[in-house]
Amino acid sequence: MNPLQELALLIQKGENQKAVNRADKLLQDSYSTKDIIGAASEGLRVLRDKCTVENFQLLDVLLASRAMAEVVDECVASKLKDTMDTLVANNAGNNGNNGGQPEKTIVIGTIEGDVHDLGKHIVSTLCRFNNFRVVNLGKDVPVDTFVKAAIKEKADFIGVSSLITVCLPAIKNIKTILEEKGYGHIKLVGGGSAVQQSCLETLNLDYLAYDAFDGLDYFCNSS
Ligand code: B12
Repeated sequence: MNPLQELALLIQKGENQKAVNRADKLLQDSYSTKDIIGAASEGLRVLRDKCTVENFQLLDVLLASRAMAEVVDECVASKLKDTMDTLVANNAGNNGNNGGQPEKTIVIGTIEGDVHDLGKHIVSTLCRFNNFRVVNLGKDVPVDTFVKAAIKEKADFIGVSSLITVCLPAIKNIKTILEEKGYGHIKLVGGGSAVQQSCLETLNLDYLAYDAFDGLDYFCNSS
């Protein structure tokens, strides 16, 4: 078993402290944040059969979720922060630019009816440490709340997450309402395993992200 598979197994078993220590060590051994997030996601992927409507082993899934969240908050975020601090320091010294002030705003949340928020939390963390201002609306967020928050916060993007198939239909209303109100320029980006099973046109999205890094690339490169 390679070191990333070992990390995935620790997360799957909900061994939070061991998972954090292992992830720290891997980052020191020059594994990337992408490797760590990939391994953590793999750890949860295998819990699929413990999280069905018929067979719901809540404790196992929650312990694994906690281990993943701690790895993201304690290891990945701190690594990303170090990288960003270095960049900001270099930029400030080199050309006296804005010292790393966020340039674009993302309003992000999980769609109404869905309480899965680990993936969205990863996206928020990645974006925050890549110089975006992130307004996190949380989970189970109604369409109107997305729209109002995006307008109030002068957002450039809305990120919407969904892992539950029956919650998908609401997503397409976000862009429709934005357009009706004259805010069609705000880009709508979807992610999460249910969204990935649908398509851009059905959900009325500007972009459908394959994973958090794909979403980040879009946020960074979209004008
Ligand atoms: C953990 C988990 C839970 C936890 C969630 C804890 C939490 N705080 O999030 C708990 C225990 C609460 C839970 C509850 C339920 N769950 Co559940 N859960 C899972 C599980 C095992 C892992 C999901 C996860 O977090 N994966 C890891 C993250 C990192 O992956 P991710 O969300 O896909 O995110 C990545 C990308 O998709 C992307 N991304 C995600 N969002 C976004 C957004 C943007 C903008 C971008 C750019 C990218 C992006 O970034 C991430 C990193 O790359 C999945 C099974 C699976 N393998 O997916 C089932 C699963 C999602 N659950 C499922 C079900 C059925 C339920 C319940 C209905 C069970 C029940 N009997 O009540 C309830 C739902 C209650 C509700 N109303 O929401 C089903 C959904 C089936 C479906 N397609 O509709 C799944 C697929 C399991 C299965 N049997 O198939 N669950």
